[in-house]
Amino acid sequence: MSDLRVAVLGVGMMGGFHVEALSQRVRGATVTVINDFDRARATAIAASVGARVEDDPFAAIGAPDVDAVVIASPGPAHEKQVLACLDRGIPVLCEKPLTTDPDTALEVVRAEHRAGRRLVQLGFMRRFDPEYAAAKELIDSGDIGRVLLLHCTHRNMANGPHFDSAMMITDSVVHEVDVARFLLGEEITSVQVIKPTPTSAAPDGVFDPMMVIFRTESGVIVTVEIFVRAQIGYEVRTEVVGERGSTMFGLDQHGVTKIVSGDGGRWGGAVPPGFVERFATAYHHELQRWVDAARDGGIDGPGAWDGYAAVAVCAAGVQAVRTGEVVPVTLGSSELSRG
Ligand code: ISE
Repeated sequence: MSDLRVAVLGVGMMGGFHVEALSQRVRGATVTVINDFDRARATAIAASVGARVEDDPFAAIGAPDVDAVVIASPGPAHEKQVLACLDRGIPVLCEKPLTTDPDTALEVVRAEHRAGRRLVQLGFMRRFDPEYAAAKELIDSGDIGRVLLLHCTHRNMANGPHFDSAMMITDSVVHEVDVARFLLGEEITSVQVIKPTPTSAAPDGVFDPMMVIFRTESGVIVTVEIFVRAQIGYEVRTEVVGERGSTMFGLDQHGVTKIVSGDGGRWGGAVPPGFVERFATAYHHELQRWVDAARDGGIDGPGAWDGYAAVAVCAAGVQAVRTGEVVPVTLGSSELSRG
């Protein structure tokens, strides 16, 4: 079978990483077309993998040497680019967000439903991380009983002043939204945000850290600590608490070291600096499985409905930051949820 010919739209940090991974580590794919609003960057990255540059993203989506598309462009560009892929009937891997508001995200779900095939995959890479996959299996096995609580800690080393409280929800907490939906297999029904006194590293008016609380359909409570100027590194930890047991992960993926020292010993592991290091394996599995599925004309991972649900919960989250209220989440017609 010939290689999947991929266009990558947007080659900033994430898109550039995908180009390199698809060209060097993932089997069965060739990056043929690169698009970015920064032509010089597009040209340099295209040259490094023998691809060509296309200035118009829609020409890239429609190009005869393109079988599938990776979208890593800025969020506001996603809606039209995903719809163009659906129009052409080709698989697309879209980094979050699916779109920037719930109404347009639901429109994408409807468009895919009309197309009659699952073609849109969302870049929620954590589902492909071995620890999250093992936790999902454990929960589904019933061994820890009915899940009562999910605790998520999400810390970044640092972020610029543009990274405000709303962005902490839409760009960071969005992963915990997907994790909660994935692990628990149910929808989130409300969001509340509690704002402690901010770190002195936060710009004026930015609430960092925040505690975000979700309630799900069956009454599970999910707590999310989001802290994007924690200074130490990239720390993503999760604990699932069930009626008969619990599981905690994300602590020691880089090894725990115990050292005897004069004052009675120390222990600790390395904290990875960023998400590319922490989720390298997840990104690899995500891309490999997407390429394998796209070569058969489909997807293998979170879909348009998952992208829509994440956008809807985050919109409620942004409102919860502003109002301090418990904001309900109401999703559009659930018969669309199976694609
Ligand atoms: C970034 O876009 C990610 O997806 C990371 O996982 C998250 O930790 C970070 O806060 C986001 O900006």
